[in-house]
Amino acid sequence: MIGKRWMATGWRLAAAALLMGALAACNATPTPTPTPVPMPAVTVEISDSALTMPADVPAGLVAVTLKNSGQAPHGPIFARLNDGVTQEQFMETMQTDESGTAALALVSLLGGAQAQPGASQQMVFDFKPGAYIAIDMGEGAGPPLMANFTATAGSGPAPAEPAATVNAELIDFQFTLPDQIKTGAQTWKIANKGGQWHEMGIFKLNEGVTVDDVMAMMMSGEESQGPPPFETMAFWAPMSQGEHAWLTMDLPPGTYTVLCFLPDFSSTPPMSHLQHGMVRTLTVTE
Ligand SMILES: [Cu+2]
Repeated sequence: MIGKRWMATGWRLAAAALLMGALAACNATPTPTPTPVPMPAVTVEISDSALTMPADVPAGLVAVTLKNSGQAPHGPIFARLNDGVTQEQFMETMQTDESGTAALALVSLLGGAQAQPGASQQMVFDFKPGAYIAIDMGEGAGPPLMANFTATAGSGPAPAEPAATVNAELIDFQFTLPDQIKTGAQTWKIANKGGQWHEMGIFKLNEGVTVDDVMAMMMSGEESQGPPPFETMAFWAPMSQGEHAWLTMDLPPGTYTVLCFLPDFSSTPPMSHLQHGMVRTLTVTE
């Protein structure tokens, strides 16, 4: 009897000890529930006559919404001034140097997407601390629309990178992209892993038009008649080497061609990246 009782008591003690141990373990190391750090958000408002945005933005990952209230498409390019370069110096250089190469030497380009009239566009930039300029060259002959801003590092925890469903790498001279993606909102991570600047035009081909047709048309250098056999669905502005950003877009199903038209200044006369073969076919499925 004694033996049995002892065993019973022992079992209960053991169970209690296990339970206490489990509770203690729970108290000592509560299951970590990481609170997601909200990403700072900035709105860039653009019309046909003005570009407005906050003068101060946090450094690091920032969600940027471009809102176009104008009648024309707008796509400001975001640029970080090199250390020691002032906004005045950059503007003066831009006005005095027709080719634009002297102004380009003063900045790193982060790219930027276009927003259609009345539409918005969602992007995420990873701003290094520094002085920036957002500049929209516009379609017409008017002066460029621009805003200056400064990115300042904070002390708080950093938000997580956006979850990208499409990885687009820009290299010299090609796009690393999936062959096929699905329609619906997709977040693209765009990274320039090359040694030169690159841009990314995304064009949806009209029914019956092939990528070869478009290439032949672009390479001919002739002024084409009538509307183009494709529709510009997105355009990521020039991005310097080492930069990255995210762009969310919803492409309808179809066959697309992805192109970079930028000049390669290391060749004389400068060849376009397109001539170097910087072209890719992308299929968007249902
Ligand atoms: Cu390129």
